[in-house]
Amino acid sequence: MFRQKTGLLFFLLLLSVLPFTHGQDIFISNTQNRTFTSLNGKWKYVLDPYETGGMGGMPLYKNAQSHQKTDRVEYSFDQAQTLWVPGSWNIQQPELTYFEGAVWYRKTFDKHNIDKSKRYFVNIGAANYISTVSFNGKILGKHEGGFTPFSYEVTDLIQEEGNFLIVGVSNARKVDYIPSKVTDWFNHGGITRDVQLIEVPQTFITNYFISLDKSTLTQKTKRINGQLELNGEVLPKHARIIIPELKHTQEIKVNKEGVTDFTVEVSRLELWSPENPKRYQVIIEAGEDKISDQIGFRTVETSGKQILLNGNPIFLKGICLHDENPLRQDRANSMEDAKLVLDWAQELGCNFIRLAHYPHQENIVRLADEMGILLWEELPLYWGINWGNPEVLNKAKAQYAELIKRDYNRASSIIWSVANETAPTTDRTQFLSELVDYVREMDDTRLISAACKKDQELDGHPDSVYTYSDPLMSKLDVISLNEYLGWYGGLPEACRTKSFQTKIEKPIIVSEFGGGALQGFHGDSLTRWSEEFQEYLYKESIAMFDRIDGLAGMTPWILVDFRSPLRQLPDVQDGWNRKGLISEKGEKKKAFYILQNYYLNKEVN
Ligand code: GCB
Repeated sequence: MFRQKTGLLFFLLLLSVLPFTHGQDIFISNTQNRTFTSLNGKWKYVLDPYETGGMGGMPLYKNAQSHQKTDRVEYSFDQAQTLWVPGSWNIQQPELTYFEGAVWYRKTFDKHNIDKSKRYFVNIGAANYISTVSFNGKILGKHEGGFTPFSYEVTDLIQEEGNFLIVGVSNARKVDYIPSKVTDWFNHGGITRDVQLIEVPQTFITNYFISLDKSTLTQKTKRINGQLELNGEVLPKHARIIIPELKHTQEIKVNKEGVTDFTVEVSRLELWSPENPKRYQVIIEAGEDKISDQIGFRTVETSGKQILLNGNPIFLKGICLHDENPLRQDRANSMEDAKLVLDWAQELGCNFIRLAHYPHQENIVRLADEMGILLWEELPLYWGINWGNPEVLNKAKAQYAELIKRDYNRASSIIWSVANETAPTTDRTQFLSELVDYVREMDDTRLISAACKKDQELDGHPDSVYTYSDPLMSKLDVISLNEYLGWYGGLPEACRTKSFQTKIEKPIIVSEFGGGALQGFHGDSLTRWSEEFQEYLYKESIAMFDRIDGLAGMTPWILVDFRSPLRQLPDVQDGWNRKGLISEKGEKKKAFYILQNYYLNKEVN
């Protein structure tokens, strides 16, 4: 949790960093279980390729209208076309397929029966990448980061009729952004997740962080650690924590500062695990506010080269995933989208998914909690990050703070990964070490990892033994390796002679391996792009990785083919990375069954 002893100090530190970088009023978690009006649906839009829409005498957020014949207004939301929210703009209009720049969205709405005793917030689940948010002509702020939620207060601005929310979203790629300029995924632009108008009492519960205390795992009476954050001018003296199924109601004394640590002692607590994804309803009441959540209780830690879930060694039978619905070709944004891919993962025999390479929609994390699938989550600290710029580190911290606040209470989420395939320069190692400390300070209930590179990739030295000595590894709980031998180097049979070595006594996850195949294209096992080549590669790769001492899991690349502008081979890729075990139409390739068979028979080492 936000660690008990240092919680308040850390919270104050956080406040001093966040407004500076990510620009939102107050982070509000569990928005779907609050009172809200959905602002999803059709929004009017105006294109702004040169990103000048917020400037000049008639900026777009003013929603200017022409009233008489002499008026000069050079845009019109009223006459504009619409885009659906949530959704990527790229798939909605042919002219926007590869559009990179700004689009200004406008939603108008009435809000009858405004309750003066309430506060109102606009909450945006995600908008890629920078958003300028305005309400009724007033700029509320700018938010940076394409995959995490943010909210702004509109209590003093909201009217019974004629409200207009205007959001300028830019998906331009820049070197000081996270991700940076080049990625191997599609740059979906726009408001990609739900938009809500949230209604809360004057003083309300912003966030809460609830977890099982590791030190009581083996005891009959277990301790649950919690922290409650309230916002409002007048704080109630007490709050209540209720867990109906355990017949537990507890009054806690609220701190003057609004951030209160508490503990709850319970007996007969059933633990959450993939075999038994037990969740309890937890209700928190504070003054006039009340919020309910479904929370699972588990511990995760390492012991030598093993990962322990609830004290027992576990092998993570995983797969990587992008946050896309391949059938609609859109960013995923609903429970149905989440269910489509989690059902496939379960059919594959997985108990674990790597949500690559950025925070996925909250629905998938909630559904994983319900279905009993463990998760790895990460930020897009990917190729080409400008490690030397302290501003970029601040952005990474801000994005991580938002992700941790959103998903802290989800038992399924067990690993935070801080980076993917980054070369260990001094600047990078300093940046990531500081980020690891930051993440650990916020959340000590999960493991920290990063996908590391082998030494040979750095010095070009070919060898039958791959060695790993990235200095970042000493900061991590779990070492993760991406390795494409047989696809990017050599042929699959090269896997037979390789072995892996690291001096560090920690569990190892193979966080990526794989190769491309066009579903339905057949050849022999040496024909590139054929299902047979991919099948052969999986057989050889799995046999090689299975020999690693300390292998605690794997997440091959990747469950489903995904869109990527880097992949242009005609009639094979056509804009899709073909390393999926399932095609974009939902058809399984041969390699799917190789991995399925391995997982079916795999036991904990
Ligand atoms: C990688 C990256 C992943 C790519 C993949 C590939 O190492 O982490 O984002 O998509 O390789 O297909 O080359």
